[in-house]
Amino acid sequence: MAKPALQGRVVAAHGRHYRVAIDHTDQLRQCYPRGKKTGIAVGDRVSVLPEGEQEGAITEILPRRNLFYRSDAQRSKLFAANIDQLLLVLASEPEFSEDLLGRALVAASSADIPAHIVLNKSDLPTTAAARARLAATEALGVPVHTLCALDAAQVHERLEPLLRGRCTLLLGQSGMGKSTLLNALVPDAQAATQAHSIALGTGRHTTTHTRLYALPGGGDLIDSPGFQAFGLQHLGPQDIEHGFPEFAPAVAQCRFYNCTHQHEPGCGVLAAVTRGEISAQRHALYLRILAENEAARRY
Ligand SMILES: Nc1nc2c(ncn2[C@@H]2O[C@H](COP(=O)(O)OP(=O)(O)O)[C@@H](O)[C@H]2O)c(=O)[nH]1
Ligand SMILES: [Mg+2]
Ligand SMILES: [Zn+2]
Repeated sequence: MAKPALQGRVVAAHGRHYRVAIDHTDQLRQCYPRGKKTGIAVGDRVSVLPEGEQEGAITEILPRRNLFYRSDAQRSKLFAANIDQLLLVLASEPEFSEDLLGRALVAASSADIPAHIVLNKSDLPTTAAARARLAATEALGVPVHTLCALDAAQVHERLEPLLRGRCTLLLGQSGMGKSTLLNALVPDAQAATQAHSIALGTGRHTTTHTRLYALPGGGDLIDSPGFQAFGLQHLGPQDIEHGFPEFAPAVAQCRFYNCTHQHEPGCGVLAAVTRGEISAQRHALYLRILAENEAARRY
């Protein structure tokens, strides 16, 4: 007789290998998607058909609350599912990319996921300038937490209230201090990451997989690999516009109801950019995302 299916939560993903924490047990099973099933993300709740004592086949993804992902021209990259918030890690050195930051915020807004920013490396004198570059983003209501990840006590003090009891996705370009921050928050993270990387034969210091860690104070932190691109091919023109909430009052002034705010006469958004009420950089990002998506649809 076939064993009954189990349910659990995906806590690590590496290629087509997934680790699933089985509900109501302390079992972690190494699982593979059954057949060609794809689109499984860390944080997903899944049904698993057990195989032996330690493995299993994922047969079903249970309905999810949300999914945070990017989609480049060739493929989608799933970051995590069922998350409460996004924590974007930035620093003044190396210089963070405003383009990538803006894209991540558009993806979060279209999936209805609240975002927070950590401006790390506050000990560096270049931090004030970085903070100034964040002014337009902060004005959108995205909270900025400035801190030094090398100071574990400070990290706890600044972030514990935000992280406690919630499932948070950590996201950032490499070099921003994501691993340092993770190690300050999850004391055994470094050991766990290294053991896992050695077992897989991958590099010791680079995150190549996505992984969920339980926070000692309650809540979960999901660490993901750094990224150099952030495509938004899955979004339509309306989603993209909604990713720029500061456009909304100006959109109401557009002469045409179907204005795309690119070159139309009587466009309220273009007028607001000219008056300096909407950041020209943010509008330029909007145009880039729109153009990319239009180009992709032509093929
Ligand atoms: N000065 C300073 N350096 C930091 C801070 N946090 C991390 N770093 C350094 O920045 C570099 C990249 O950090 P890491 O955590 O590996 O970044 P990741 O690539 O985002 O995981 C390392 O040399 C860290 O020691 C900080 O708050 N201040
Ligand atoms: Mg790292
Ligand atoms: Zn317009």
